[in-house]
Amino acid sequence: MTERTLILVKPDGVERGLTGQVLARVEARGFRLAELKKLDATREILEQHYAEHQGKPFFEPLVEFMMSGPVVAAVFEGESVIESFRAMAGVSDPVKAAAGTIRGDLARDWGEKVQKNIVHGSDSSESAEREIGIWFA
Ligand code: IDP
Repeated sequence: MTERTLILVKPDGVERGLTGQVLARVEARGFRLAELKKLDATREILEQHYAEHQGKPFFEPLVEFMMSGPVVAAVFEGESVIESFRAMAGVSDPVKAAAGTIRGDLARDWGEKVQKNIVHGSDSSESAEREIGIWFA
């Protein structure tokens, strides 16, 4: 099924110069880049984006981390791109992410309060449409 997903390269990924590698992996998989921009995320954007995590202990550190430097936001399109990108990213915790995944190969996050795990990818088509509306309003 052709669908769209929102991908973010988080501040750790941008700062470490991994944006190109992330985008290249997704393009090499055959997905089409539809939108791309670099920006400083505002608290307002992040509170909407991470609304489901409000009230959790990692919420405030997560928002602070996401405002610590610029992020790159992209929309990719293609068949099953949502599930494919989640598989490419690996599980949230970089320590547990499998080798071969973006997080398993590239993330460095040794026992920090927030998981600095390089990327975000939408987890369903409903989330994708909601998130694309937030980042590409
Ligand atoms: P996802 O990014 O793999 O979809 P979510 O559960 O949506 O994971 O969490 C959003 C982000 O919040 C994660 O990518 C990670 O940066 C951070 N996070 C999630 N759970 C924890 C936690 O238990 N401790 C610290 N940070 C967390």
